[in-house]
Amino acid sequence: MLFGGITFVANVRSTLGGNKMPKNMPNIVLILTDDQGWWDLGCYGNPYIETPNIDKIAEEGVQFMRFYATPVCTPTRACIMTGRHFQRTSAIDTFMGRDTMSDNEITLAQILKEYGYKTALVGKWHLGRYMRYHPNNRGFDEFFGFWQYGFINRYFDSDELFYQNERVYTTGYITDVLTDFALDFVLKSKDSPFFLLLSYNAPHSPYFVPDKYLEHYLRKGLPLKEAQIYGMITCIDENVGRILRVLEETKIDDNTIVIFMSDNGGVSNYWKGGLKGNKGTVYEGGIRVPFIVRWRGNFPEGVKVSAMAHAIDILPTICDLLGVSPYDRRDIDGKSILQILLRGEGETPHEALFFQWTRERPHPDKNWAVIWKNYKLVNGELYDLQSDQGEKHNIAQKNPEIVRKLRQDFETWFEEVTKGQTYERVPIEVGREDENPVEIDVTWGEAFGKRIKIRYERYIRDRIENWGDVGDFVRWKIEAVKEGVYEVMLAYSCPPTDAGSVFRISVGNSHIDCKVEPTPGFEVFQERVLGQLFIHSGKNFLEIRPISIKGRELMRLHKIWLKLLK
Ligand SMILES: [Ca+2]
Repeated sequence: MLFGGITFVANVRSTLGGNKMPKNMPNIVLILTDDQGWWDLGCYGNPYIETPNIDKIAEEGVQFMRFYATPVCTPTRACIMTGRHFQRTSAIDTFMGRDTMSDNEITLAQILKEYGYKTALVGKWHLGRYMRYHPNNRGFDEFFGFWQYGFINRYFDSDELFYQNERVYTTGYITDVLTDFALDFVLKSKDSPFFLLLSYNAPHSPYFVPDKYLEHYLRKGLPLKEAQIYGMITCIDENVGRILRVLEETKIDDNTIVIFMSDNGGVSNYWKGGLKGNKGTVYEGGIRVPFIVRWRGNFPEGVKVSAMAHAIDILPTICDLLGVSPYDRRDIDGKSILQILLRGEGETPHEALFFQWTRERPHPDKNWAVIWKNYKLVNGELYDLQSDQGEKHNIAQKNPEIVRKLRQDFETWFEEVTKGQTYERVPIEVGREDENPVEIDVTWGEAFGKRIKIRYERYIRDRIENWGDVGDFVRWKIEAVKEGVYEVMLAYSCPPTDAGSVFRISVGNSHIDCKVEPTPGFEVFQERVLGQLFIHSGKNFLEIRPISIKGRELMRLHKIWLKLLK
């Protein structure tokens, strides 16, 4: 086992062999925001937003003007964590189980922990909702935030946050709460190298923001949505200021690399710096993100860099800085940009950069782009980014040779990064001691039938509906880590007019037949223990099939829990 919880630097040498002791071990604070556009910062030219603290990081550091990510949350986070194109990592979409990063991946946190760093993730994870993929099992000593889903619904006085695997109840606004924890971690870790990934969920929707920030921007005449988003970002900025002050007061700011970035393109539209497109697209507005790095005394100050770089470059750059190589264990797609950081200038290390993202699975003909030299081929349109970064003047017709070459390069790349990938969901582990009972996420199911539909609806109203045909069934892939008797509980709804149907829930040969009891209506989910199933260890299917349907629908199924009985 390469990652057997090695915490002493002295052990690293023998594990990794040779002269691989880190040459530098600065602290790393990576501040990652959610859905903040390239244009949503003062230092990127926005004349309306107020972000003095983040602007100060740019004044004291290196600001990348052409830094790229993927169009959405999960894939970019996989790029940051692995240094690899997300298409290789299984983390291809943002929900319904496709936001699970393969546990074969070696994360940046694992690498840093291996070299003696204390590691913490504060805020959003979004790379796997089950314990096997919990941040604590992916290289982070400490975790405080939310990990089961891509976002939370309560930004004030939340009941949706966890410390490690324990739910906690917090008071106050989410951005302040996350910063409080991050500062505690910095203070207690300041004497050893630490890696803090502070992953704010703001300014992602829902756009909840304390009144004072909202009112400030409404008074300035901004439309409501932008006033909310800008308010959320100014709140982040004040919290970034708190972090910078603590680094200074504890006298570790010269030994701490501060990185500020966002995970994908923006959703605000009031001022876009001339870029086209938003989050979700592969136009510049969907993939270009702010990226600012400060390391006082080591990296130049107040420098703007035009060389293109990508989220996959973060891991190899940090490894380069430490003087360690990630390449002997993994194919890393990213390239080190350390020389650009040290000199404040230089050419991009990439021959070309490729982009593709679609819901459910990668698709070579949808939402794709390649950037090569000054050209960008995007969805078949060709632009000269040097003279036309707004992607306004399609020059594809005049340059058929370039179009052909770039499309061919893209196809070669796409084939390579998706090779051997089935993009099937992983089985849900049941019977784990640290996750018992386990919730079987209904959106991870496969539905078979004509009308039956699995609906993802912000987790709080997820359901399987239109279950009106007796031949329609649903199944989930599970893997029992322990053989035994499991108690089965459902959360479902069924109005009295539809009640009385019968269904069978089974795993292998073990089954329970149940009559659907009424709930007040389709809108109200109620929990009910169904009985017990014997589950053999190993992979299997949990399946629900109707036996008879009395009304319009069997039921609306919201959640299932399997609990191993001791
Ligand atoms: Ca995002």
